[in-house]
Amino acid sequence: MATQRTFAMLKPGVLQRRIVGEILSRFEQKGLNIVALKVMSIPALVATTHYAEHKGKSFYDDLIAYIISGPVVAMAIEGDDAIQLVRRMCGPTAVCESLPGTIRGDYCVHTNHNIIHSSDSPESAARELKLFFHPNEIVPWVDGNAHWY
Ligand code: 3AN
Repeated sequence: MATQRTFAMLKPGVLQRRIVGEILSRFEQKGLNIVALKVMSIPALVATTHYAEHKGKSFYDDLIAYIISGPVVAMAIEGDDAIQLVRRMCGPTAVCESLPGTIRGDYCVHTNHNIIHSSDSPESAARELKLFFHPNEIVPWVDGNAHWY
């Protein structure tokens, strides 16, 4: 088990639905540390860089249009095995496969609006954290209760 840092982002619509707090609470209650957090509008260049691997796919244009359509909540989350843990808490990409109890399973019905992004590998996490945050925006902190989780 290794301490990792991952990138997650609540997509457009989550602020408007006023469920940011509920979702952040899940990460807190799990025992993960939120070490960066900001509301932002994603510049088009950041959006196309972030989703470069999907360029040419049928859903790409809609994906870019959606992700820049309103403010998002970007965050860095730290903890043991954080990358895989957060992915599992989000649930699979296809919403119909996301079980109740996962964020996608509980809060959305359409895969193209699947509410949250999280990094899928250490390489993606490093790339995405660098794309969305200046190093000084990430503030690690020590949880004196961490051994209980
Ligand atoms: P994930 O966000 O789970 O890592 P990716 O990277 O494969 O999934 O896809 C990025 C985003 O593109 C998804 N979160 C979703 O919004 C959208 N997407 C992926 N596959 C589809 C699809 N088949 N139809 C519509 N939208 C999709």
